[in-house]
Amino acid sequence: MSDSEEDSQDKQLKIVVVGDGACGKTSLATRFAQEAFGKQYKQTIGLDFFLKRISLPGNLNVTLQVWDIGGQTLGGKMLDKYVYGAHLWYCCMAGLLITKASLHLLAQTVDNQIRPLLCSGSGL
Ligand SMILES: Nc1nc2c(ncn2[C@@H]2O[C@H](COP(=O)(O)OP(=O)(O)O)[C@@H](O)[C@H]2O)c(=O)[nH]1
Ligand SMILES: [Mg+2]
Repeated sequence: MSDSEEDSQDKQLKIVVVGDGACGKTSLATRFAQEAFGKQYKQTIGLDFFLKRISLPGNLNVTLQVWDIGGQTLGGKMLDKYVYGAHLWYCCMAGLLITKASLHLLAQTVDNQIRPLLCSGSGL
């Protein structure tokens, strides 16, 4: 493979979206990756996975992997595995409300893997 081919390969970045159940995580991920929004609620079992490819100036292509973590997973044993290697944590809250319990669990996991953390509230 030539240098120029290698240069144009996508960088992969992993973003994990966490937060309480029904706070808008899947809607956020769907809107971001597929530019779609559904009004009907369907619980995410375990995890959903989205990909979005963006092009940045300087011939830099980035594939964003959005890991949409089901709310019930927050206190579960799989959380550590799902969030492993994340470049960014996105903490979603329903109208800037997050329960104390989920914040505590989130803080415990973040402690082990220091990463940028972005928080926002949905318009519920
Ligand atoms: N009005 C309004 N409803 C929203 C918004 N975001 C999500 N919802 C609705 O809230 C419900 C739960 O959203 P969902 O993304 O599935 O939550 P999740 O469990 O955190 O993944 C769905 O019925 C969505 O249509 C928002 O910003 N405004
Ligand atoms: Mg969901």
